[in-house]
Amino acid sequence: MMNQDRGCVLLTGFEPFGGEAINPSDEVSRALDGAIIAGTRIVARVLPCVFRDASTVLVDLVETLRPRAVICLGQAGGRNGITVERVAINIDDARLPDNRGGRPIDEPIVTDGPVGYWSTLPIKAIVEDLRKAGVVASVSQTAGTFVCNHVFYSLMHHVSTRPSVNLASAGFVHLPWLPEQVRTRPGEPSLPLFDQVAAVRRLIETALTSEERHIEGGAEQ
Ligand code: PCA
Repeated sequence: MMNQDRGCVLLTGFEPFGGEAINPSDEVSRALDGAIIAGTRIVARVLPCVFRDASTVLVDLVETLRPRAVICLGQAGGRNGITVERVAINIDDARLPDNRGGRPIDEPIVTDGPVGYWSTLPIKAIVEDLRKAGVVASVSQTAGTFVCNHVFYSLMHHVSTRPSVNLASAGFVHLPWLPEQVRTRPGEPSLPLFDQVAAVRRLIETALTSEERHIEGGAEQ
């Protein structure tokens, strides 16, 4: 039998963190597990919200599944709409403890690694297409310095230092809070799960079909 996951899209979410009961990235990725988008099967997995563990799990998944593309999702509470990350930076600097109490401050993720890596997702095409569909979306210039950026940097470092990993595109997308998470935070932005799932489905399709190639942090159409 053919390896049925060959050429899949690996979609990851994170477990809840920071005292939350849920994480939109976990809910959205699980909702899309097994879906076929643009002829490609989605394999969804949840990552621990723990600095080193999260990247170890992700790199293992990339090696095992040999996906065609990797899209990591995370929660960015307080942000409005879907934010597509442009760049991962080589630093851990936690303002709150991860789920094992780890709290690295000013620590490089990879000693002597490059300062940053660009996303290789077609970030401008994704944002444009989401906006056309009426979704609030923007390019974000920072994935922060917590576990999401850590995972994003580790992914891009792995991809660029292992010639055997042949990914068409890889990157990170932050999702806003779900409505139930802002009940105790009046005035904060949120987006219902149904809309988040539809938006991520759409952005995966754009990632798989867009002609845009990401060059040096800009977009070449
Ligand atoms: N968001 C955090 C880590 C896990 C998540 O969903 C972040 O933005 O770093």
